[in-house]
Amino acid sequence: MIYAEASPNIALIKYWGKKESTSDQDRNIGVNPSLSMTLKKAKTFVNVTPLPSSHRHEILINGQFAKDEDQKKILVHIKRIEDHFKSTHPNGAGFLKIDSKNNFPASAGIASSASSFAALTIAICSAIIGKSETAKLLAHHPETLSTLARRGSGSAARSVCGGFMRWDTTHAESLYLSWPLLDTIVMLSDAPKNISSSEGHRRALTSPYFAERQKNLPRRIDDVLQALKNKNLNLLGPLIETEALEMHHIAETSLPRVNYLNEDAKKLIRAIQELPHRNFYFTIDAGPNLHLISEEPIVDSVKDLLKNLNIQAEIWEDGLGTGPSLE
Ligand code: 2P0
Repeated sequence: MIYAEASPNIALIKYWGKKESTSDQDRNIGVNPSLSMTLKKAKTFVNVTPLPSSHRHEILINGQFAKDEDQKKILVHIKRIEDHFKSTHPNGAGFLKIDSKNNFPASAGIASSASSFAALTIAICSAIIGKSETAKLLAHHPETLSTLARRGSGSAARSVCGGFMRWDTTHAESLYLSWPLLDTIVMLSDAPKNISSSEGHRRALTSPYFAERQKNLPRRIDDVLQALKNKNLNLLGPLIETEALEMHHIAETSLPRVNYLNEDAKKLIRAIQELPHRNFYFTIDAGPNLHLISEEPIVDSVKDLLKNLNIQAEIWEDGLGTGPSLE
């Protein structure tokens, strides 16, 4: 029996647009580097049990048999991890019962594919090479797990460690910075997104502003790194807000256009930007929900703000996490 858990991450510099790939090895590589913080309370839990050879793989997601599309992605992922280790572990994983559960709402606007593929990668590796070898990889060579997780879903590359991560080309690496930032997530909608992230990535390259974004990014990445190193929220905040708005501008000017923000999100963004005193700053993923980054708890002032704007929303309080675990 193998148990692995991993948390989603929220990108401060976004992965939006992939390099063209020619094989499974170079799948899901961002056009630009991205930076993220791994969360703490939101988690995917994966239990893996070996099945007798007369069985097939059995895959459950949140207590239900996985939909065909999800099942296919996970079967491909098992195969790619088996292929990676086949010279040393030719027997592969055998047949597995995989039971994956999230403790956070699907509507939270946090990429469940990141925590799912990070936790799955760790659990499947354990089924192939053993728990102690996988624990050694996690502790000393997370880049191997990051590379494999990335091939399942790009953002999962950044969920194999805790803290802040930088993902450039094949795998993500820890920035070895500790700054216990909080992420207060304002869930404005529980409607599933109408355009998947993968499709959004494909369309991003058609935006007339995509090339300009790439020119802006090196300077912005340096500035975000500097703000993280100096633990300077007033420097970090405007940078991550510009970054999130730029990603959404790219989505909205893609062909065909992709709209992830709704009216409540736009109203809330405007109200936050007009606050006379800022002790939190927003970032937004591929959905309408806002992640409010702060050093101190802000939930009471966020509730007041939502009430004044007459916006209904659920709030999920999270913060910087320490990364996956394996038992
Ligand atoms: C990110 N997002 O950096 C960006 C910002 C959403 C907005 O990575 O196709 O689910 O599986 O590699 O990782 C969401 O895209 O896409 C994402 P695939 P993924 O977090």
